[in-house]
Amino acid sequence: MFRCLLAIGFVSMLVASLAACNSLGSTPTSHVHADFASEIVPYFTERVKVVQFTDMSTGPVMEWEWDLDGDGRVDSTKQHPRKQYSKNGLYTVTLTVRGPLPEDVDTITKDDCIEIVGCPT
Ligand SMILES: [Ca+2]
Repeated sequence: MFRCLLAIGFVSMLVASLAACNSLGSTPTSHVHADFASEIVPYFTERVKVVQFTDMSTGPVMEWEWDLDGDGRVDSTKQHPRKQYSKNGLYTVTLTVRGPLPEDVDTITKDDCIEIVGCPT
């Protein structure tokens, strides 16, 4: 008689898989902080108002994304953009800044921070 004994070793592939995901428990901290200032600047015609935005973000900022009219679409990627407004109203402005690392991202939204009055429309 011949008996063949089969030994089965327990190998869990899950251990290796979970080890790769162990960073999910902690949220990396952004090294950049978004902030900005704005002011209406004189312009040669009263038909439009021009607003100068000044980036006041801190940290190693490399990219700027500005939504200057609150429609959710990026209007400028300059550090200090300038925008013409031709319609009266209140405008919400959002600035998102990014640094060199994936976690280096911060967004600031200022609701109704631009008030345009005096335009013909
Ligand atoms: Ca926009």
